[in-house]
Amino acid sequence: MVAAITAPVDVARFVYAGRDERRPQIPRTLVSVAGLPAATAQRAFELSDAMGMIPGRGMGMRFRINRQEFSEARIDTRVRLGAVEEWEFRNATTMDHPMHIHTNSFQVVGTDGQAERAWRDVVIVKARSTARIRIRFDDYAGLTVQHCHILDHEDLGMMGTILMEP
Ligand SMILES: [Cu+2]
Repeated sequence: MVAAITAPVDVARFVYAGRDERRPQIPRTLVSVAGLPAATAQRAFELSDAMGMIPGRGMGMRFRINRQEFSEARIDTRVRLGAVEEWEFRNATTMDHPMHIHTNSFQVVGTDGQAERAWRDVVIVKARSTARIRIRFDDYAGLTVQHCHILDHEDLGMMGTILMEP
């Protein structure tokens, strides 16, 4: 049981003194990021929701990737180590889902089909929209996951396993 806080409580106090005279060197140019080569495989992941039982809460919205809720006992996606793949997230729901892939960063593919020259680990898949990414599985042989970064959605099923095979 967590006690309710009913009045303001001080949680921190900052005290400033003196002046910082350091002049940090700010780079004049951004790091240049090479585009990933063309993908050798395409996959689609459909994001959906459905009413279901939530323990301790009753009926509520649950979340799925490719019509399945998360199970650590199942391998959802098998990829080859080193492979470049293009993934499309298709959001069938009326909520945005920021999809996050562990272990390897990716590049978002624009409507022109070009991969953005920037590394990301989250792509927002807007309600009733699609988002595409290009990813190279450089690290490591073994299991990792992808999931919606709204932790409630993840906890209610929107997560999947990825096995990277040598
Ligand atoms: Cu979500």
